[in-house]
Amino acid sequence: MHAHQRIPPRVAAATTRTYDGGEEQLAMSAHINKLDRGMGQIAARIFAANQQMNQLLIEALNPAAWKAKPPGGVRTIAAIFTHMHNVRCKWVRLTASHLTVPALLNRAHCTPDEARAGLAESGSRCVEMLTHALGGDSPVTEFLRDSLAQPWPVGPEMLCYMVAHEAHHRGQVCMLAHQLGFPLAGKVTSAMWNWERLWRD
Ligand code: NI
Repeated sequence: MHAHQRIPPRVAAATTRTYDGGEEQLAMSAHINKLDRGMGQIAARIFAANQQMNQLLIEALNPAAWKAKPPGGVRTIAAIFTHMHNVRCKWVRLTASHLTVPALLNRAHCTPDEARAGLAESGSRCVEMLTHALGGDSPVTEFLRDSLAQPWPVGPEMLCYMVAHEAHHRGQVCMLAHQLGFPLAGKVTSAMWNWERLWRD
């Protein structure tokens, strides 16, 4: 299901940034800038599809699973989703200070509806941040995933990190739902992996 895919040559070329020599370099830079603007929009769509998966998952969860205490003293499902939202807020606050940071969610009181609304808002803000950062036309030049972390120059790896973080936590939620006795239907877990369908929607 998660077989490695070959990077299409067009994308590989767009991410190659080392050039040398005069006019050819200028022409190539213009070409790359144009591709980069497209890259900002593609990154925005990728993150929006990822955000749809979170919404699908929250909608499909049995409400009784939301605050149920999982075995082993690990975070509740409510705490995982509030963490995802709060981490997004941190990324935006540290990386794109020109954007308004949404209010944080409290794991102890947050309902599934509040989590959905919060994630929709922080998701939109991440989409804006990615559009600006990867589109190459904003003051955002570095991605700060944490105040103690080394900043990364903005690029596709920023998007990969953000999407992987959320997929990791969706996996935890699916596992916890199962362990708590509220397993998700197969059609829900398949829909969560259907990037092609979410991409079209
Ligand atoms: Ni995390």
